[in-house]
Amino acid sequence: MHKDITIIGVPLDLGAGRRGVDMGPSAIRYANVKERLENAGYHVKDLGNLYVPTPETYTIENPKLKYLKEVKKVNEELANQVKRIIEEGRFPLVLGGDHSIAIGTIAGVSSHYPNMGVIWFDAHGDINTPETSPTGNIHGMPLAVSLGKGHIDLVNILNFSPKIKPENIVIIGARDLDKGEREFIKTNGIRVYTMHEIDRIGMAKVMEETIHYLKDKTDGVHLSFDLDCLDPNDAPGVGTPVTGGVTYREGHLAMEMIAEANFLISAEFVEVNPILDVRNRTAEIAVGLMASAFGEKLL
Ligand code: 5AB
Ligand code: MN
Ligand code: MN
Ligand code: MN
Repeated sequence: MHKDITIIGVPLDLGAGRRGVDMGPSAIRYANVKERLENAGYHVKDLGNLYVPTPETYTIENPKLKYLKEVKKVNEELANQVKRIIEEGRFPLVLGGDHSIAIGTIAGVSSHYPNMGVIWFDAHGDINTPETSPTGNIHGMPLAVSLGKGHIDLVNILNFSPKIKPENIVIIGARDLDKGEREFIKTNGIRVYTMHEIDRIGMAKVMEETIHYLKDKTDGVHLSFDLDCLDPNDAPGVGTPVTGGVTYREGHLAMEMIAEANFLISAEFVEVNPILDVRNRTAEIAVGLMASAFGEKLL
């Protein structure tokens, strides 16, 4: 793994249905992300936040693709920044913000790693198109967009598409999939470990299989971690809480196994919502998970 990490915050909540995840980057910094990663042996540079417009100053033009123009603009900027960070030989660590920012992160990473893999920890599939989305919120669409399905303005960021291949994706922790998402997943043969598989075979086996599935066929793996994959009892401060999730310990085990696999090329931690949190617990958990994913050891 790279020893030089560049942090970039994206205080975006225009892709989500409710306010609050725009404060995620601040909460994660307040939980000492930089110090924690430095203690794990990394050189860390924090670029600060991208400029993001405030929802109250904009109106929704298209209810099927809310704040499309603004979300596109932020993701274009993010894609260019991520691209540049990788060009500098550094590891991009993106702090969200709502999960629509994965559109930009993945675009930037894919411009260097056309055969990239993605591990997507999430209660949701985030694989809606404007046609299947029940909400019009773009944070429910980033995987579909990265696969080349969705509005042209999002799909064509950095002027190429698709960014990822369906067989290079693993979704872990899903328990709230829309009808259109289930069909998309089946039609495209995307590997999903729902909570059922996690209960049944355990997180260790899920991660062993995931690593085995991605390791040799990809040229590196992007970790996209939506904090709502965790159980709301452990991580209450998320944009879209769903009962019955991954436990704190299972989350850590998954990150530790990812560190051992030594194949990460980029990462993002998204959907921390301080408004719904209890004394910054969810941001602190996010930082602990990052440290584990970067190889922090208990002993
Ligand atoms: B998140 C829902 N499927 O499309 C939709 O938090 C929820 O990034 C999406 O995973 C949740 O609006 C998006 C109902
Ligand atoms: Mn998500
Ligand atoms: Mn989610
Ligand atoms: Mn959410």
